Amino acid sequence: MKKLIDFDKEGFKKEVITNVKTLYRRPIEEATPQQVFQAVSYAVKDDIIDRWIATHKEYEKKNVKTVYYLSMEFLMGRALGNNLINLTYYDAVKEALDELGFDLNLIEDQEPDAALGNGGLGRLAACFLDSLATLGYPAYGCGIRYRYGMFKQAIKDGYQIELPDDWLKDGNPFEIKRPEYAVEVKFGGYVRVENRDGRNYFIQDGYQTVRAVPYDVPVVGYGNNVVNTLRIWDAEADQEFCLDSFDKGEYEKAVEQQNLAKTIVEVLYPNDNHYAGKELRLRQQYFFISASVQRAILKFKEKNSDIHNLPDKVTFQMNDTHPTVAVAELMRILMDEEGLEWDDAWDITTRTCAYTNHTIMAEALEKWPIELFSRLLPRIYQIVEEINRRFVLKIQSMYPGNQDKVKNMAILYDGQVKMAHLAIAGSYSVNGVAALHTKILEERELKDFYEMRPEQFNNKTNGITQRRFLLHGNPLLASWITDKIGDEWIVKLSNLKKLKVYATDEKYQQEFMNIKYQNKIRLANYIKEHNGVDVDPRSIFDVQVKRLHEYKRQLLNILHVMYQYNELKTNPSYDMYPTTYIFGAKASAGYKRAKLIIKLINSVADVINNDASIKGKIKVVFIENYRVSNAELIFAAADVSEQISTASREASGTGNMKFMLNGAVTLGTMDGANVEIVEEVGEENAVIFGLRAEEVMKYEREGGYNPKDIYNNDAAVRTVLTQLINGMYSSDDPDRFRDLYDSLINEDVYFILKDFASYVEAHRKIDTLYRDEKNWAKMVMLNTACAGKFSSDRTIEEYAKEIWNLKKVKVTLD
Ligand code: NBG
Repeated sequence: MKKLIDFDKEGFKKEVITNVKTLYRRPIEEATPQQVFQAVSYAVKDDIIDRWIATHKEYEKKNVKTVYYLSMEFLMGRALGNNLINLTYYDAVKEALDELGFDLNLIEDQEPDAALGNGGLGRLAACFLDSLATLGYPAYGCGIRYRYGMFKQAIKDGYQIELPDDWLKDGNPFEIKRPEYAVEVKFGGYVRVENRDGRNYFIQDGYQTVRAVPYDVPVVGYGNNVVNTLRIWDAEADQEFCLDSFDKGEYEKAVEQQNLAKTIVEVLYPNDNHYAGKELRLRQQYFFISASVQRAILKFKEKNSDIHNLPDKVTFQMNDTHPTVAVAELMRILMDEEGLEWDDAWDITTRTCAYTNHTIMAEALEKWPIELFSRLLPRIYQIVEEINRRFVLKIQSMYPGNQDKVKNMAILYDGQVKMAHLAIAGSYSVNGVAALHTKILEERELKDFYEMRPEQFNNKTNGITQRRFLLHGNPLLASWITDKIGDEWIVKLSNLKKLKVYATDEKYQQEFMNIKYQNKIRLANYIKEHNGVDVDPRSIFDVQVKRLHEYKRQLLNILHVMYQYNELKTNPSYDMYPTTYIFGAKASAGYKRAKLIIKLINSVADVINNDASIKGKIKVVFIENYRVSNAELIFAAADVSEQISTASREASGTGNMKFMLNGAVTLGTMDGANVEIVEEVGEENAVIFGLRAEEVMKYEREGGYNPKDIYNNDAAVRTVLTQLINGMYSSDDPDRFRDLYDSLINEDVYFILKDFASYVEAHRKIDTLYRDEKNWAKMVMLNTACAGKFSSDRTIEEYAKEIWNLKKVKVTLD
């Protein structure tokens, strides 16, 4: 790798030794791995700080436009390895630590994942931050410093157990507390009107207050001296207020205040694609939005005198509906604090806010009961009411007499505040996250909004950062690629297409497949260590890792495994290539059916892995506690990438891109970004099956299909379903999986039985393809070579040009 940033190895070693001494009063020889991790991280942070300061100096000097990426989730994973990669001296530090007697990989393993997110949505935000910094765009990530992140998953007797993720227990060496930037956030109370000089002012009184205190985490750009900021907010009780209450003997009020602050940031809600209508969740949303927007306005005012210029200097990008109160909070600040009139404030707000939609799943669309919303946020609710009143007038003037339009588009309806509608009304841009998803938004989900203002809508197909998911996660492949085409792919992934010429050359095919084999051994070792299961790296590694959700259809996958096992047992001529089915998935703690599917996977694994008669033809592995850090190992080792959601349901997917980049073949439906993956790599280099989105949506319009027809006509399906209720995988409780059986037979909302035969066929095809070694090698190499489009650098360039209007900044150190 071309070295872009200077590194002083001896100086670094000295600093690590000194850090161990000053932090722990120990000589380095006696330090624990955790202590070495801390010492190394502080040394790295020292180097980051100068660049961080220089970056912000440059931003201030140029008075640049900045994007504030507002998100309840940032699934950052580990920082140390990634920071070293982006500082371009990962290998040099590895060497330095070797000389001190430590293995960098083991030191990296000391770091807990920063798991401040659930799945794709949170990881996308993290990839975006990496790309923004690497491309030199001024940006802040704004989020919440959850005390407990995504729970740790343990598997006990095949069941998921949730354990608290105490990720801050050893401290976070990279963060910096910034009490000087604390702001106040108000909840509850009432609004009174005060007339001053003929103008009405709205004043919130009798409220509870929380102090929002930011922690800044550096986001290092690749080799360019740029360091952006992820600002995550902690909540503290307002000290002055507490003392005041205490003096008046209001001890309880003071303690209440403390508790309110503590609970707000206590825990991340572990729901993926599912909305939890909890009051605390709305508190979390307003808390971090109010703090982030207040701070952004204060910062703007340091350099700019006219608030009307806000849209030229700031965009608030709302990551899904969770941060949507930003629209009303900005209105509040502009009117109540900056003294603007409604029209002026609305004009500024709607040129400053932009909204990304990440799902069409009905259960994920946030709707708050008006009663709760108005009680918790009385002033914000007033503003939302007025936004709604004016918006409804606009609908009525465009579509006179059309009550359906009002019903479908109003922000307040049926006693609820519809956050997506607020986001759309208050934004200048609405985007989907893959071409198919955006099309479905325009033509179906948000049709009325699209018809009203088509120019507001646009697509930004998701992407992933190759720095983490190839350069860091798959060092063997990364250096092979660099060897072939140079290292510019690290910042320009489209260069990978130069690899195409190697895909038909036997020598290079062997090199490529050997790397895959090494990565499979690495994963096999991990599985042995963590699951105690032996898997054969020569078998096909067929992998499905993602959140457990019915629409993602892990159930289809495991039913197919059950089917194959039946074939092996009953059909002596059944010939299959040995396959290891690897699963990794967390289920939301309250999602019963999802948890039952985890139990089923583990139960099937138990039976099959222990049946010597099938000679190891099938192995099933459930990797415990799937998260960013082990994902990096998993993607690198996969042969087959299972992307089998019911067509139309997966907005984009990003795991699909990580597999492709690392040379795996997609076995998938025409859903989300799979469609674009197939477009890039060619249909012959992927295996596609199942209903298409239009077909699924047609069935849905017509009231579904009848799964019993399939049950009656397909003996293989019948056998597998019967095994769900005959105790084959639950001898101690034959009824354990009855709920899954019933859901399939009676409704099959996700078209699992409908797609089953086609899925079986697709697996047969994989089996045949894999046996043709040369062709398979060519296929996987073309997958890597054609993955260029799926860099988050490309996605961010599109956002920056088409939505944010940002300018790149160069940073030099003096
Ligand atoms: C998820 C979608 C994924 C998509 C990510 C990132 C939510 C609400 N949506 O398909 O399900 O890849 O967002 O855009 O979590």
